[in-house]
Amino acid sequence: MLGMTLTRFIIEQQRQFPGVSGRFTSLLEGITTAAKIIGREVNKAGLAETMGLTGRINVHGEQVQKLDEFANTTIIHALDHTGLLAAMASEEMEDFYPIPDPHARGPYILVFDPVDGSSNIDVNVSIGTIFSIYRPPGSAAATAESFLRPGREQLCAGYFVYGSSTMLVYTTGRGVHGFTLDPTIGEFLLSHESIRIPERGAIYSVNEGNAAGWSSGVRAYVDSRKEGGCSARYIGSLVSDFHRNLLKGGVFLYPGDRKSPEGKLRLLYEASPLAFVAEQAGGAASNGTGPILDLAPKTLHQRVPLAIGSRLDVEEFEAAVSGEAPGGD
Ligand code: AHM
Ligand code: MG
Repeated sequence: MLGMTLTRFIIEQQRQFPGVSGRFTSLLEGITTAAKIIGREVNKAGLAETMGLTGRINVHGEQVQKLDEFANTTIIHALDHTGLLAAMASEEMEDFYPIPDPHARGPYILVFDPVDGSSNIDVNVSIGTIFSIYRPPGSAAATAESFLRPGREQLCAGYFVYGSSTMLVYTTGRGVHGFTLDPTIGEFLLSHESIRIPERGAIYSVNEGNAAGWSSGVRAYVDSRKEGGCSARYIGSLVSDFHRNLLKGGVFLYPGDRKSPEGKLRLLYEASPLAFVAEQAGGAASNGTGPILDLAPKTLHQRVPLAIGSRLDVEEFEAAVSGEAPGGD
């Protein structure tokens, strides 16, 4: 029923699928609260304090924006006391973060990209937050290995887009649902029930500035999009590009190139969560040779080439690059 609150939706899902743990509800609510706070800061980003650089360089060698740091801390504080998580890991932390108080620990782990599309913060372009929840096997305290699970083991994944409105899109493996924040009441309301991505899209999204370093397969595929009359759309915020293609149909690419054979995007907290959403909506996500969800990262911040979106588009991309080594001929 369109318009119902996120909380009611989750409760009704729990009733429908008795295996779904009520603890999930609290986790998702914690993440949602953090996203409302981040969204509020995003809306004020033009007003001094929240904009600009911290002066720190992160584990990827990138400049850390004030909002990256704020969002990272906000998510940790929203969830570190719930008794549900063993540990968290994010783009902004070199190592994983075990919940410090042993009495406040639980079985799940959370991975997230606090602000995806950070380079768009200062120019008032849509950005997002990506998250994913796992329950690693065993009951021992979390270790680095707890995070190195194949994407297929995700229990829940999704993202928030801070755009012309703030939206949450998520899946727990039973379809994909979208909620829009009604700022007048501070609640996420169901606005997009059971999202299905068109089998084939008429949009391709890729940073063509990298074309000189692409393999011949990637180049041939992008040429085929143009010859097929597709439109190019590239925001430069993965969440926003993915969200548009999810609703309209299309393919997003961040392939490897000569300089970066593994591309730019991170497997654990960027590619895998969106791959889970894509597959649940009837789409696909591939590293060029197979499904992203079959990959287990070897390190927390591992990068992966990514083609994600409409199923037939992703299959055609795989066919175009088949037999090539990642990153080139
Ligand atoms: P970020 O998580 O540090 O913001 O980096 C990831 C972003 C993605 O949102 C986006 O798809 C990509 O980087 C854009 O990269 P480029 O500027 O190379 O096109
Ligand atoms: Mg990111």
